[in-house]
Amino acid sequence: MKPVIANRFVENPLLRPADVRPSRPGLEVACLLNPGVFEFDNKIWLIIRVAERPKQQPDFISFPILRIGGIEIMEIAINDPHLNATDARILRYKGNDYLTTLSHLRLFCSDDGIHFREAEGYPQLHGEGPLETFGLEDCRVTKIADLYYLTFTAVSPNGVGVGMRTTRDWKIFSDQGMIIPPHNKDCALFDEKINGLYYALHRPSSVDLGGNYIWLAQSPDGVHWGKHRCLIKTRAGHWDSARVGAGAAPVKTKEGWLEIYHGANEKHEYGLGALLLDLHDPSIVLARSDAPIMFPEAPYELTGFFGQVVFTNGHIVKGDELTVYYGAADEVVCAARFSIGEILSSLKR
Ligand code: MAN
Repeated sequence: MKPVIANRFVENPLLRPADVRPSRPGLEVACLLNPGVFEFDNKIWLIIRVAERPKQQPDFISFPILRIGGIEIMEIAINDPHLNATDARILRYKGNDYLTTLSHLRLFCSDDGIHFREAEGYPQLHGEGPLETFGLEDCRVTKIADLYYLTFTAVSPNGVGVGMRTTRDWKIFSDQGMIIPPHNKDCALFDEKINGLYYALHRPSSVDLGGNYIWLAQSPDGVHWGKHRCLIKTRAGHWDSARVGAGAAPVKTKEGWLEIYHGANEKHEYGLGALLLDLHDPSIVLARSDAPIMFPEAPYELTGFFGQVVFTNGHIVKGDELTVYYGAADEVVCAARFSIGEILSSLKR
């Protein structure tokens, strides 16, 4: 099988934390992550996860939490015996888990898909209510007819679930609430109905039986989901041995629905692979990548807020060309071009 070539943009990283203003005084932008991607108004748009925290002081770790009417800053001494902060992303304090940063979603647009600017006159999307107090992350965007469906990770002490908002104009949003409860993330809708039903990929996590596997669900209306089925599992000894999760909406090809997914191993190294699903019955997995189609190797992917990560949840398709936008090392936004035909011919049937 021929290897797949990921043509990283020479302009990478396209956006870094220093390019973006904090959402409020007292916070700084620590990371830009994992953009959703869509076309609107003849431009290419990214909906970027902006992760913020207060400027860190020596000997302390501090992070924001959303409260009604504003944010609360928690500050903990790093030598506090009740603190476990071995992971840059999450900390445990006195038996509770917190995120080290608070994320919201922000819109950027571009005429060429390379140079992005913050979209003026469009709202930022922040967490709202008790299921989003630790923020919104990793938004997928799927357009069906004239409606954009945003599916994102909604985080709070209640757990990690899938939230949905819908919009037609990116100015007025309808909050559809939590569509899949904890623990679940990485939810991407297919961009057309199949046999009259909406379909979505999602990723429940189980600590005991089961694992971090990609599932398929169907829905009569795009909001209420059922008939869940497990599609693919992690593979012992492979690059995707610890977790797998869907990227963006699958790409319709003659051979089937092509889905780019992320996989991680026990060392928390995140790479990308592909799946091929039957066009008429997407619960049938026709083929899958044996080796990753992309794995961290550029300096900006190897080191950063959380190194050894390439993570995608958005792309643009133009004929055979697939431009994947991705978060690198959980810190900067990048892009790479692939040939769809090349990915298809690399898959193991
Ligand atoms: C999880 C998510 C992603 C993140 C990766 C790598 O899968 O929180 O947002 O990019 O971990 O840290």
